[in-house]
Amino acid sequence: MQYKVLFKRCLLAIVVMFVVTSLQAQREMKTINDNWEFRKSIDESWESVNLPHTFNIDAYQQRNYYQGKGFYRRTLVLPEIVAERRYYMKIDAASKAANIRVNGKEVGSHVGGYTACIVDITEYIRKENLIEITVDNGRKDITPISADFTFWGGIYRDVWLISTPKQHFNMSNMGSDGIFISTPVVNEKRGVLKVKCEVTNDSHESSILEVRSAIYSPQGKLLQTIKQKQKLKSGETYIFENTSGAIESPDLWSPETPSLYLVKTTLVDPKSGKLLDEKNHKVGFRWFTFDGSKGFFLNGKSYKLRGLNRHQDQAPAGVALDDEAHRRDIFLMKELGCNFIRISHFPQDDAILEMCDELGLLAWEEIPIINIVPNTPGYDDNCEYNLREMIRQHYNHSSVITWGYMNEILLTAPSIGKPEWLACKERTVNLAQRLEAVLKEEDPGRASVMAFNMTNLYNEIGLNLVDVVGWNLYHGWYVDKLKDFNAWCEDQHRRYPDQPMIISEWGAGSDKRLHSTQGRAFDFSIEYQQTYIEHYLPFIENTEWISGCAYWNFIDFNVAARQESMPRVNNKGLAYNNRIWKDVAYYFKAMWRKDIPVIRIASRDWEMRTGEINKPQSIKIYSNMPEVELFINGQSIGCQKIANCHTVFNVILPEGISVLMAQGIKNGKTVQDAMTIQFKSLPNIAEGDELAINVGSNCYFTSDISNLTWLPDQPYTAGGWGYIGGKAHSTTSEIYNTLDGPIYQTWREGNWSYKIDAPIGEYEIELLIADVTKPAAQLANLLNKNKEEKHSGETRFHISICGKQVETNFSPIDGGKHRTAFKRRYIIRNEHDHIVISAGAVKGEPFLAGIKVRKL
Ligand code: GCB
Ligand code: CA
Repeated sequence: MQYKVLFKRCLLAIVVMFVVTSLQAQREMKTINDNWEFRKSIDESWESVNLPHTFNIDAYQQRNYYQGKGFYRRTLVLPEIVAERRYYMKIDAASKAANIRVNGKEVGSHVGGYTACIVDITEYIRKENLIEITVDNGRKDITPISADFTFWGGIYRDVWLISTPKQHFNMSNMGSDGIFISTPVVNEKRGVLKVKCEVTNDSHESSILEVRSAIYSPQGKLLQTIKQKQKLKSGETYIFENTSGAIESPDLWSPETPSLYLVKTTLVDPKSGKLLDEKNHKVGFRWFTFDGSKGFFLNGKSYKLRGLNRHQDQAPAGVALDDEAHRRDIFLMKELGCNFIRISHFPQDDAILEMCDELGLLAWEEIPIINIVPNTPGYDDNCEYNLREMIRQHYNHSSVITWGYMNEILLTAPSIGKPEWLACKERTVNLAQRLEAVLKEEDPGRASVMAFNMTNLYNEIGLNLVDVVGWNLYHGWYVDKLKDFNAWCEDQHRRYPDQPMIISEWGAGSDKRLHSTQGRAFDFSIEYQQTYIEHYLPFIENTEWISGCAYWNFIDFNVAARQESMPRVNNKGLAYNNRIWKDVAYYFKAMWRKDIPVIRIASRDWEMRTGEINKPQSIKIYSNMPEVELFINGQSIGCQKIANCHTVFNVILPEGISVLMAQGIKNGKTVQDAMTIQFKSLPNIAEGDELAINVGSNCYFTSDISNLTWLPDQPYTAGGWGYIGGKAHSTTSEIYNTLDGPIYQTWREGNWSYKIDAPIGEYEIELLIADVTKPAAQLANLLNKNKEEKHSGETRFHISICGKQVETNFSPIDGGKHRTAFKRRYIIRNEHDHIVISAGAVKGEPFLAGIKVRKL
């Protein structure tokens, strides 16, 4: 039988040993991430996998990624099972739900894709075991059900095998370790630690047990040991509460000094002195307050919260990341000058919180209740369960200051029609009230927080019941103008002066292939993202009553359903998905790192430029120094003052590769940054250069396949090239069958023609078009931004080049599909020193997205 065969093979191949050294041994823990098998249905054959694993690599390829069940199994061989011990499996995350079986029997199940669960397998194991875990990322009764990210399925964090003596710290408290440490007294003069420790006696007799907590200073000195004895009946779980004596002048935990005290908690048999269980925690002494008019305070000192939102995926692994990848992210943020992180939109790996504690990043963590509260049986209960789990599992991380439970929960509701909205409003407010109470019951020491989108409805219906309001503001991106951001904040503060406020999201998208000297919202140019950020950040920094911010997002992250310039990517990141910083990250660094000199030539995202020879190119420098000097190929271009942490040099670049070097002086020390830029003159058609025009766009587009640069569109001038008439348009719809989507996402429409002055001869002319008359449905997040042009049905036109009709009664969707790249080349003879491309309408308005011209 299949199972037997599998079993023998595994026995031969790998004998997984769970070595129990002696009966005395206390807790033992090891990962069992290796040697799993996976399949999506019984029709498929098993595939060998290791954990962490996700079955949604398809989210990189398609909008409708797989959402449903996934089956995992492995054998587990235990050379010895000690009757005196207990055995558990801990799954750090299985999305969205897991059902766990051992040797054919169900041992537990879990709802929630971002929190851990522990199952007791003691009664089910033998020496040779079959472990089966079924996950399901399609469940609609578990958050999230609607959001701007991929709901990756799989067992995508570690799985542990744990064994303990029969008396141990509680293993059945919502995936927590049963120990909860708080600081009932904390100020500059003294700190007091309270250790709440749940102990379970799984032996058949009652026993007297002792819990000891040894407290060590950050320097490693033993300060105190607090202990308590208690008799526990068989099967009882008892909560020990030990409070320390005062620790005088504690080293306070802060972003600059993340001092951690070690608390070693042990469970001991006081009679024999035998050690039964042990767990270490590192805790910081810190206190904090939010104030509606004065902002955020840590340990009595005013701080601006400087942070980023963090999504967890990284191509090509998806979310199946090793701990070191998580830790690397926190290092990067610290390096940038962050003192804050919004762990968005869901609880993340323990490794993240551990690094926040170690490096001094204050943290906001939340559960993913997003966009709308559905009317689904069981949903609310599951939300409450996940909130309690998050708090209990991450309670001991001193970095955490706020717990969140809803994000933009009114994003779509008001537009769903009155009766449904009234019911939805009631559901939402009820759930918020319920979760707010749960949060305070679980952890009165942290602030509750919720992220609102750009409507005052949240305040009006009472969702400002939270301690701190987070605003996700995208003025100058999805809506309005940049300055409306300031106005929004000011208006809120005037109306709700006592309400502490964080800008929990703000961001603009950018695509390294797109550049513009006149960047604007939704052109996805690198330059507009910079403009947006350079507007928001100084306002946040200089406004006392704004507690701080979290930029959206740390990285370009995967959203299978997103379209725009990079389908399946939300490209608002400060770093690319591979964690390489975009240039604009150095603006944050210059703003936030006052302790080190920062200087950066902000052109790594635009190293290959095309332009008119002898026409200045702008070179931006990000720096926190008063002035910087720029050198090109060893020659000084001069010094410029820095304002708002940047300056722009307008320089003439020679053709070819140039070395750029920027330099500044801080505290008598010279600091430099250097890079090379490749500058190409505008194509000369006569000499055989290819002229590529990004019709309808203000952007240069450089294909990362061919490296050819498509020039921004321009009106015709004599001796050059450009359009005559027509109107520019754009779309956010994904264009199929091309990797150069942005060319097709902008076009000219109406009564246009193109004139290109070029010598008489034979030419190859390529026209690029995509019919977007039927726009694709967009994510709710886009707030109808760039609502697709309403075309009146089918469009048909003739196309002529140099007076010759090359297409008759043509439509780019003839034989093709909507939103699909159409590209056709024509060999044409130019008899008149210019090429004219024109269209004649048959039905609707003719349109064109790109032109490429090459002399033969
Ligand atoms: C938001 C959402 C976030 C989205 C972001 C965006 O407000 O909270 O999940 O990814 O906007 O980029 O649209
Ligand atoms: Ca175009």
